[in-house]
Amino acid sequence: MKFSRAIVRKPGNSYVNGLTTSDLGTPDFELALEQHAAYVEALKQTGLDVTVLEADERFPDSTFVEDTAVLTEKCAVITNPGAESRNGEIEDMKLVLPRFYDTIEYIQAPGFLDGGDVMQVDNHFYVGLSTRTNEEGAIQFREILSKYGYEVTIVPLKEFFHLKTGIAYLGNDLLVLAGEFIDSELFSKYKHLVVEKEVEYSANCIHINDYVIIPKGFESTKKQITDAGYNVIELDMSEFRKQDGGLSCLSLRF
Ligand code: CIR
Repeated sequence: MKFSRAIVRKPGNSYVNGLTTSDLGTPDFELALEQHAAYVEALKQTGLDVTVLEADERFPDSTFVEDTAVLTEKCAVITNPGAESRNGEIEDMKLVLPRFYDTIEYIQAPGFLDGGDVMQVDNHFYVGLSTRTNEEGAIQFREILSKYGYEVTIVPLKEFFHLKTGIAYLGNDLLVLAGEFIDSELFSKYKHLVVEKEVEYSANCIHINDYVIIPKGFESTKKQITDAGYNVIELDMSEFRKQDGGLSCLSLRF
């Protein structure tokens, strides 16, 4: 799949008060801003035209823009984020996405869905059931996307926070997988690039055009992806990891 654009949102001062389950400490806001700027540069390096939205202090987690929408070649789906403190983030997306899409669909209560629970593999979408995405949300998503000719498979999660916390698609039928997904029947038809438990944070990587962006400091993953023939860009993600964020969470790519 060829990507041409991305949408990101700068973290605000309130970022340090966002949701997290990690025990890595409070993020350094200035460093988060620097890491975010490097992320934007990396997206540009892959060939994307990047729309940078200004920080929204009302929503500490709003830099994790991926959770607010799923952007496909045929339509945009505005989600209904499962965390109460984040749900209002979609209001601004309702204003932004019509700049890029004529066809916009919505997940509606009692359905909840976070974009981090959705992975696209060519014409097939996988949607995880997590603490943020419920069955009703996943079924609505399947109904919407089937209208556009896409296939949707629902994946109950056991341990991962979001689906894409532990899995990424690199194109050419190749998946990066960690933990509970390694032996899952659902993904057995694809080629596997397995990342071990100690480095599973690097399973959340992003394939854009000729590049794969991975978090910095994961040498075994870097080697595997380089050996598979990809150009690798590494980014320091320390201040986003502290708030349970990975590389995919910071952008909508389309
Ligand atoms: C949250 O708990 O919602 C944020 N602190 C992290 C969201 C990460 N997003 C993602 O995995 N797609």
